[in-house]
Amino acid sequence: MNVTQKILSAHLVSGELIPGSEIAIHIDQTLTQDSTGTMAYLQFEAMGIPRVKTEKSIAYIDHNTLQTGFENADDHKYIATVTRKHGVYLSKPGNGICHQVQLERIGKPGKTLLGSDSHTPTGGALGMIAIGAGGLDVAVAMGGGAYYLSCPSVVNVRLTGRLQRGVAAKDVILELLRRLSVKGGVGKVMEYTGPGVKTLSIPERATIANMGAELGATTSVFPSDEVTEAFLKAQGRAEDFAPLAADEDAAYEETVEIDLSALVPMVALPHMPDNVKTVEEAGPIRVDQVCIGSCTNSSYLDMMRVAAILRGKTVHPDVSLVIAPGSRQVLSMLSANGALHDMIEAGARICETACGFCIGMGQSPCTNAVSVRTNNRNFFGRSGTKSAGIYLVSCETAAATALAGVLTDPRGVDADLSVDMPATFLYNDNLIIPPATEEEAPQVEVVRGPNIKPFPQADALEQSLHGKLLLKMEDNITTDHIMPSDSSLLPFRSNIPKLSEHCLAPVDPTFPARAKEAGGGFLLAGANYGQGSSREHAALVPLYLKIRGVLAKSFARIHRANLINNGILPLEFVNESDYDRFDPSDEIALENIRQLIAGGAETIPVTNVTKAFTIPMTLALTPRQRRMILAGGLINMTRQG
Ligand code: MIC
Ligand code: SF4
Repeated sequence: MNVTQKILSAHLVSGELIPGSEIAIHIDQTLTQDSTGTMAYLQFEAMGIPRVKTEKSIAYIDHNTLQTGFENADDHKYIATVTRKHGVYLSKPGNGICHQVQLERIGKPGKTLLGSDSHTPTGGALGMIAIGAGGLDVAVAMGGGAYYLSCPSVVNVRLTGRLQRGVAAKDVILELLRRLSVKGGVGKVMEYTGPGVKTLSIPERATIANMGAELGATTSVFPSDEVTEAFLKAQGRAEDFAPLAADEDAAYEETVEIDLSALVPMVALPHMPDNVKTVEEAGPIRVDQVCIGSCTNSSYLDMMRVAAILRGKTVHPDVSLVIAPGSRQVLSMLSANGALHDMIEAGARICETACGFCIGMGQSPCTNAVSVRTNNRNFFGRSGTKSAGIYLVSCETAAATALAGVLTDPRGVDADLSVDMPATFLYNDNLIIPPATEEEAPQVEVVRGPNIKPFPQADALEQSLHGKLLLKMEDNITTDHIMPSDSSLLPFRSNIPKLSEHCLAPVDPTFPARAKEAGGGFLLAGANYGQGSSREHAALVPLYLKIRGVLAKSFARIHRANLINNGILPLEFVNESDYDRFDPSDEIALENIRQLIAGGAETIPVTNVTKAFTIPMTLALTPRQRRMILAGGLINMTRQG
């Protein structure tokens, strides 16, 4: 067996490990963060389960930390009290970005982790099966329910050689994105093997596993070896280590070979993470801003290399350099060893250990800016400045660029880039608050501020569905298009009516008003619809706007599951060319849809009433998903028992 099969089979609750078939797995650990967590805990409360049943569940506060009004703080208070009551640990704001802290303090080889954040696969660096999902799926897992997914096929990413000086783990995953695209990993686990694995530290493996999300992969996983053991020991967690490797004769559905020695610094150009070139090919583009941090690149190792490049130098006069270390542990170590001093003296603006710029919570660049960043997504508008272009690079490239003022290949920098992994990290868990005991829990009062509004719930599916096609969209529409998130909108993650005013506005600002006026309808999209974030809001808000179904060439994994969980139909074209036969405002009819789904039909006739034709569309639902759609979503189905 390969590592993926070993972990999945040890957690299998139902189904067989046949790629494409539905399996259910037991979940050992869960994580939430604050921008998806409020909704996940409201849903957990709606399920009426008094205490979580996982080995460890933890709630992080790391996304909405600007607190420009009472809204974020209200959400924090709610999360702090609801978690205390129901048996969930709380990582306070300031403790760091969920994936970085999970890696340092919580993750364990061989375990399963489900997180309400698409970059949960970062945990794959420790040899876990760590999967991102919608908040509702995470709420179910907290309650002890299994997690249902389509059994992935496993890709063997065989690494040989060793990274050259100035070439980073980020360049490995950018190279994979260049080769495979943002759709290349859909339905797959990227499993890393080969002699090159041992040359990569845990933070480097984490960078690669983290950005496997941009391939659309279900998750990414590394073996658990002596490097894993040394890392856990240095975190004071030697007892959490368990070795895990693929069998000699393990089989894989596909193999991709990467020679680490042959890689060079890479950059993803605006506005897609797979729009990759070498830094040399991209050329010396003039830069306005450089941002270093995020769950992809904010480890101790990353930050020490940045400090080494900046030491004794000054940031270019036309560049604003922002650095956000990924966790309190990292920041604390940088401050203790003087590296923080080097950054500050070079002119860096040090930000809180949080998601910050990565999700547009501050640091929006100027009009038409070129912003070079170390995070994982450069989707249109995500920085908060629509006219800006975001370029994704490694920490080394970012630091070299900040000094030069133009995009710069870091292999030429005059600095010692060799960083030893510490024998002991400065760990301290005093910002991780344990929940109340079972005896104390009934006395804990859950505090709900005025920003916390009830979430919408679907009705049981009607006999037939009719409505207008409200919007026609291209390929690769992201969740940042469907439900944008920046500093003005993130405070409203627990306020669906307010968010609905901005749904799909980056595609068409008139959409929310038109959807309301029409009393709902349908959406039309190209391939890979809903890629990106796990935010359930990208389904809850369309549900609130009475969207009945999405007609698309294909869907991204998490978003498709979120639509079904909320009773919205994900329909796929049998013949992709049929997409061209639909225009905005066409009347759509799905006659006898309830009966068809109940009867197990996988092909649904979809009628374009305006143009008077009917085409077949695929509705590939498992029996469980069919029940869910008929009931009007997962919560209704759970209530029906
Ligand atoms: C993101 O990187 O897009 C986010 C913000 O972390 C999201 C979660 C969210 O939308 O709250 C994700 O990746 O799932
Ligand atoms: Fe936070 Fe950005 Fe990572 Fe999402 S991708 S968890 S916003 S740092």
